[in-house]
Amino acid sequence: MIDPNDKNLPKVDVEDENVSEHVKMSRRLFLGGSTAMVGAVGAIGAVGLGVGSAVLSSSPAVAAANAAHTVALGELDEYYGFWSGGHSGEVRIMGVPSMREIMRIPVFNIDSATGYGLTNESKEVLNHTTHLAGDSHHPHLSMTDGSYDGKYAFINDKSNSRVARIRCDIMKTDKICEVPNVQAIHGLRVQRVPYTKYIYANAEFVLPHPNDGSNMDDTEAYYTLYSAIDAETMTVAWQVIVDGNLDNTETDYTGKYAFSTCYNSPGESLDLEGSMRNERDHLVIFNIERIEAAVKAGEFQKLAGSDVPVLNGRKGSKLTAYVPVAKSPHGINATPDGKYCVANGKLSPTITMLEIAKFDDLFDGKIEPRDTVVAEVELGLGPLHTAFDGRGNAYTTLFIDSQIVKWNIDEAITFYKENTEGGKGAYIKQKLDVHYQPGHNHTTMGETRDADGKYLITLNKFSKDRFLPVGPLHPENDQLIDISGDEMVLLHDGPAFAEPHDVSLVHRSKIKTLKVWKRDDPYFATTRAMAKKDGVTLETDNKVIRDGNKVRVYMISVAPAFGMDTFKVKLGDEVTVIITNLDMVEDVSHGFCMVNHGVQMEVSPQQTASITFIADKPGVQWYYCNWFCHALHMEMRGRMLVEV
Ligand code: K7E
Ligand code: CUA
Repeated sequence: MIDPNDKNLPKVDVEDENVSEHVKMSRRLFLGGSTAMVGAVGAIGAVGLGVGSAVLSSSPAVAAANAAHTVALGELDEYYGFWSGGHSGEVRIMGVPSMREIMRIPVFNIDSATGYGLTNESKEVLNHTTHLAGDSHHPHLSMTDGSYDGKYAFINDKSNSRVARIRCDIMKTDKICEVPNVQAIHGLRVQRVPYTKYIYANAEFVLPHPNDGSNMDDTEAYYTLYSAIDAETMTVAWQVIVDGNLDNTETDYTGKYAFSTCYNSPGESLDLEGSMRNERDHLVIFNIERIEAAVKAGEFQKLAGSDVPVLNGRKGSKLTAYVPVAKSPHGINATPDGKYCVANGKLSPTITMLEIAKFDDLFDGKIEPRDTVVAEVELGLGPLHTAFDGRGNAYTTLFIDSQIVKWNIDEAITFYKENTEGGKGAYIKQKLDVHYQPGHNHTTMGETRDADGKYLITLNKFSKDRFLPVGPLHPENDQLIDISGDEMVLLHDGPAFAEPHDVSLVHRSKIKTLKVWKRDDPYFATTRAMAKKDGVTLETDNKVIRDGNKVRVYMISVAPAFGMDTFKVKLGDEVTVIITNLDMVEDVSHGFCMVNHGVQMEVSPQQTASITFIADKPGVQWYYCNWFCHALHMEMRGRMLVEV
């Protein structure tokens, strides 16, 4: 992310006639007319820049948009918003346009409400990892034929180099892939067409290989890898070595190509200054057909410590192409018609637009890399991410300018082609102030063929003065914008805890969830197998099985009682409590909490859940139901008698 106080930020010369008027204007306002104000960007950002802002006006357009987006009490939202939870490690489901938070899905973090990270079922999902922390950035849902199929959501973990899958029928994390040979999985996207066979994941940081401490000084030999993860098995199918640091990634609408922004194109710079010294960095394009053929032909190596086929995709390889693009490109986004992708320049006021249909010729050697570029679009300062409305318009976040800029794709291409002086900047339709410093933005259905151009969410890194002060740590501000008309209209401020980077907005018709669990759900298959071995029928039995110093306590629950109100163990036993909730009524979730043992979990209707702990305290130990289930919820409890 950009530090607005960074002295290395691009300097825009307001006297330079090659810099267009809108960039000069925003820069002037940004600087407050004096370069001395740069350090005060925090304060300046709080002042409306007045460029096309509809926020403070109470025009009829604003009133109409507000009325149209209201979700009446008792009514349901039109869209599911899948919000990343950043370094909270979770995913959140919001309703759009109401912006009501509906659910939290723990993914890489511990959650005491559901017992995620504590129960045996969730520990299996987490591969019994010791890392109960995560940094999730990019939630994207599985697709078939370029639109959501409602099966899975995927999300990266930058902090522990993982990718997780969430089942959308139960909205629980069900598999996690630890990506070998790399550090810091950042960019993540799914294959769109014909279906999500692969999830593509960028590893950001370069490493020496083997990374065993023998070669840490040879920075020229450092590199990182691009990974394709099989969406069904959640294992890495192959990895490709690249030049540079991978940032974000994107896929096309044919299934042939994936492409990633790379900064630090020399590849050997490990410090900030070095990684910013090139005037241009690049987009690396992966030819999926060729990569799969190379894997089949055995044209790969394996790196120490993993069985994953590793292919060479460095400059000059047949598997990849490198296209120079605007400095330090960050976001990369494909248009919903599948024609173009735009690389957002971050340290340049421009974004680079490429025509995807030209990639075939590029790989066949018929054209040069830069021949795929159809426009360099000057937009403003700090372009990070771009979203689309399906009507030919694009919306780019300007981090430094604290704005969303709406621009027309065809007009930008024509302008670039003809370089008509008079038309300079005419492709820009509106600049809307947002509050403040936006990172990602996302439109309703905007990363699919079904982009419907109704709403845009901008995820702003700073909220400054927009909410009641809560101490030095501020929330972020996720803003909802109506983009259905000619003018963008800001509708809603949504404070958010650390740190939604990205969001996917999915029409509710695409998501079908279960009302109660299915008894044969694979989520608790291991527990079911254990019960079978113990001769226990989960749906009927209340039984204590002793196996040396291991004790398994099986019980059912029906509101407002557990199947057993007492069971006995011996001091020091390893106790596993397995609960099957027989309630059929939607919304009657029970819980199980063993007081003073750090034990708690959710057991929703028709679910089986289990948790293991040591009975390390003698005497009476109470357990109780910690999910409110019944008028007699407080009475839903029992005693574990620990004998010495
Ligand atoms: Cu721009 Cu990690 Cu997608 Cu943050 S990333 S903003
Ligand atoms: Cu069962 Cu509360």
